Amino acid sequence: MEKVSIVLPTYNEAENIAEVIRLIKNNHPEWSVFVIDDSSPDGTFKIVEDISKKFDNIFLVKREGERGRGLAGAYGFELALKQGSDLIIEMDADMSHHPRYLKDLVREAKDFDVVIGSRYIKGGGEEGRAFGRRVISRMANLYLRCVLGFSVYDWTSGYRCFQRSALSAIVSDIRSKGPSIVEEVLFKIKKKGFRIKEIPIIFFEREKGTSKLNFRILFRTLFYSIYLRIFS
Ligand SMILES: Nc1nc2c(ncn2[C@@H]2O[C@H](COP(=O)(O)OP(=O)(O)OP(=O)(O)O)[C@@H](O)[C@H]2O)c(=O)[nH]1
Ligand SMILES: [Mg+2]
Repeated sequence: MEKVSIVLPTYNEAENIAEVIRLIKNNHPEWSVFVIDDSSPDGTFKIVEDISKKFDNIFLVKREGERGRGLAGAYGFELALKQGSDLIIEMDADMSHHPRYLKDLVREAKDFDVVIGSRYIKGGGEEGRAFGRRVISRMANLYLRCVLGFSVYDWTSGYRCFQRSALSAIVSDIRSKGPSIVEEVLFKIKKKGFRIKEIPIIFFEREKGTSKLNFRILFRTLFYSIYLRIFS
């Protein structure tokens, strides 16, 4: 049996994290969960700490100092690899990435090195998102396809499953501190020639908690993709 691990970066997800873990554990009790929390002021850590007492495969890390989606994600990847995971899944902890798709990601990972839960292929989509936000997301993705490659439809999806071999080939090379880790990891893996597959998911707008995304982060990500393309 292959060892499956899920990495959940969290910052202020007190209203979502218990439900995410419950849905994962209901269907996949044998899978390990790594929660990488950047000392969220809303008490996310304490909630996970209490839940983790009932399981022997929920691992909780409290990062101190500089926070960042990229810093936390890379930390979680390293940890999951160190613990001998064969498949490593990353997903947001805000219920935008519904755990119902986990089994599809893992099934497809039998034949591929990376499986992406994609909003922009047939059968995929977004629900509950304001029109403006959908347009921004689509335009950002079109831009990223132009810069990083047309063979991927959803460059910014953070809902993915990696074979150990693919992730370990690039993990020590991750430079992003923020959300651009999502594009960076995929671009570097793709460049090494690993097999990538997209499967459709419906992305649900978060109902609780607040987004950490803003225009500064968005533009930084868009510029960073050019840097990636030229210097990686
Ligand atoms: N550890 C850690 N996790 C973070 C940080 N920023 C965001 N996250 C987590 O990364 C995931 C995605 O962050 P979101 O704020 O939902 O960003 P997004 O999904 O791109 O934007 P929305 O669609 O607006 O929610 C969530 O699980 C967040 O809690 C951070 O600085 N540190
Ligand atoms: Mg989100």
